[in-house]
Amino acid sequence: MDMKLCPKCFASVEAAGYACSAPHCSRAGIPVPPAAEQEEGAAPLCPACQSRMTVKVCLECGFELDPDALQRGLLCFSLVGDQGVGKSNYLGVLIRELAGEFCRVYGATLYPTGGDRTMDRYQRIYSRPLYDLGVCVPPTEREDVDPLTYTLLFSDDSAAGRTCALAFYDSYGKNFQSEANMALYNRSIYHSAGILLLVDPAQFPAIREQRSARGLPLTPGDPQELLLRTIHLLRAGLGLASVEQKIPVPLAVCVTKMDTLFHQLDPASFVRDPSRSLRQPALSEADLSSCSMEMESLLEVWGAGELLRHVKSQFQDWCFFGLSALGNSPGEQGEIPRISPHRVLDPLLWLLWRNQILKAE
Ligand SMILES: Nc1nc2c(ncn2[C@@H]2O[C@H](COP(=O)(O)OP(=O)(O)OP(=O)(O)O)[C@@H](O)[C@H]2O)c(=O)[nH]1
Ligand SMILES: [Mg+2]
Ligand SMILES: [Zn+2]
Ligand SMILES: [Zn+2]
Repeated sequence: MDMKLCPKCFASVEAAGYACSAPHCSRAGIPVPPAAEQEEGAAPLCPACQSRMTVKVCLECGFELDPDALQRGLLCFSLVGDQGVGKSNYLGVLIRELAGEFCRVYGATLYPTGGDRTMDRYQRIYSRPLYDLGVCVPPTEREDVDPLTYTLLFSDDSAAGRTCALAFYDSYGKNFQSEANMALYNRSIYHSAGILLLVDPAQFPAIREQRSARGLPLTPGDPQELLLRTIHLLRAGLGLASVEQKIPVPLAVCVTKMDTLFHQLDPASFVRDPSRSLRQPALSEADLSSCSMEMESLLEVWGAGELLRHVKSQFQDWCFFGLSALGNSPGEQGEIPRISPHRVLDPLLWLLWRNQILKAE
């Protein structure tokens, strides 16, 4: 994506503003344009309290800009999926696994950027419920959700990967009910270096039937309709007029909550095994493609063959994943005493590989 765009509102930040960060200042956080006579690199004084404003922000939306990330160019990863498919719980667990398991195996570190905001938000929205209170992340209620931004650092001589700046976009599931709302609140979609389309198995006809026969709750929304809306947005945003031109953004189709279906899978299932891309600091292409093929045949069985064909005909680069963020179903009050993530890193590792950040075996 373009290097000099705000990760929140995607306005150009060629001329970034400044904001005062002095506690209790009446103008704290309000963007101030750089003064015309200002020396290159010198931070201006706050008009209210006269302290030096060192925090760079977007003039349009006030989002704190990380100089390193701007320079490097951000890789944006958008989570797309109807209400209740598991986006927020997935993201909460994904970041934890990325900082922990991934960094351990690949010799990297995950550094939150954007000042305290990423760290505070991750802590408050995701980590506190999941890892302190032992409950699920609650439904997202804000229409515009700020991205979480990080730098994934590898040492200069690392053979495992290349340092990159990442932004993750969770969202309010209801936005996805109309293309107009998606265009307004989910602009990250066509600035993405990769899209994670999250689908709940209970959205597929065959699983819906099984679940409704047993009186279990269903997840609303039709993943195929959402895929088509996403395709329209991407085509419009990227200026791809001809439908023969495939969309160049890699698409990871992720079937969530696979823990609910483990008992139905073949004993020889690859999807049920732990990921082979965390055994060594390189992706296992063979493992990812075995899982993708297994998921493709499951989608056919579950009555989602059409979705599969749309993906293949519209995208240059796609892969199917089956994962579980929590590893088991939460209780009635959302309590989840033990989180056992399963294959949550696979889609991100694949997307990083497609973006030349990681290597395959
Ligand atoms: N069994 C199982 N249930 C899950 C898993 N992840 C999420 N859930 C359930 O799905 C519900 C919805 O998950 P969320 O992460 O809030 O879904 P969302 O896509 O963020 O929904 P919105 O924020 O409303 O758009 C959770 O409250 C859990 O009950 C999982 O890995 N396994
Ligand atoms: Mg959510
Ligand atoms: Zn902005
Ligand atoms: Zn001030």
